[in-house]
Amino acid sequence: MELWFTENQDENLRFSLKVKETLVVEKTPYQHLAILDTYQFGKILTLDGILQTTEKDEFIYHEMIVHVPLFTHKNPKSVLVVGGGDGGSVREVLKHPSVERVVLAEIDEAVVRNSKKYLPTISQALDDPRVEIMIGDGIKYVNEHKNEFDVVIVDSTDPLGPAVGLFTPDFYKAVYECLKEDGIIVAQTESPFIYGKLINKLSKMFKEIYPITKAYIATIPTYPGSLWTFTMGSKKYDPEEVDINSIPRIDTKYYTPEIHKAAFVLPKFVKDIFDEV
Ligand code: SPD
Repeated sequence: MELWFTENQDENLRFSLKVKETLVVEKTPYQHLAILDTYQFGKILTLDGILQTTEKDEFIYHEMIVHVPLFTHKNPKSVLVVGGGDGGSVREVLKHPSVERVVLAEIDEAVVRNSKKYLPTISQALDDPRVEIMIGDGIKYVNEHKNEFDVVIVDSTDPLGPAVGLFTPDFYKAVYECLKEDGIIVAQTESPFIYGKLINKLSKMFKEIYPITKAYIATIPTYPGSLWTFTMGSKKYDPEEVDINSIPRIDTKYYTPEIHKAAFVLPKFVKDIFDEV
């Protein structure tokens, strides 16, 4: 019998992967978690039926959510990752030698536990001594820590269920306070094909709070619409002013200094979504 995982990307669009093996299914206090081995994309993590990460294309998302802000900041030492319990973002953060401390604020311990067990290529850095895993509410954590981080990475699920509060002005204002005077925030801000209105709302929120707000894109085959946006708010450094010749080469498969620059060139309809007042 054939087994398929299907994500209902919206009411008129579905994405399916043929499943080789079901590795774990768990109802956690926050969500329904599954890790499946698929023929096309290797092992995948799904939460509430929504695909979060796959072994085959995770590098695109994790490299882009991390290296663009970390190479924009001149000397990132302390980094907070909100969400991201699979560990992919933490793995990329630790490729930066300046980083001394990474806090992973993940609400659901089951994501960390199962990622460590079934997705070692993604979660491999979670036991690094520079990493502090805080299982709990990332919003509360941000509100309780002021002027502490150089970079905050919001590696959230979609704006549904436990992640809703990560897409609000109150949260982004609290992140501003949590950042040091030259700090940077980056959030994953979804697909312009599915979440155009939300992206526009977030862009307005960021612009009200951060002196420099920039959007950038990457192509992620397994996310709805494939074209994915990230929104950066920065207190001091402009990601487009970075001298790409001074970016050191690190071990990546998608991110390069040239991609850093190119990612800020938005297709017109995406730019319109970000710019519309
Ligand atoms: N539509 C799913 C978007 C998920 C973005 N976050 C993924 C977390 C991977 N670390």
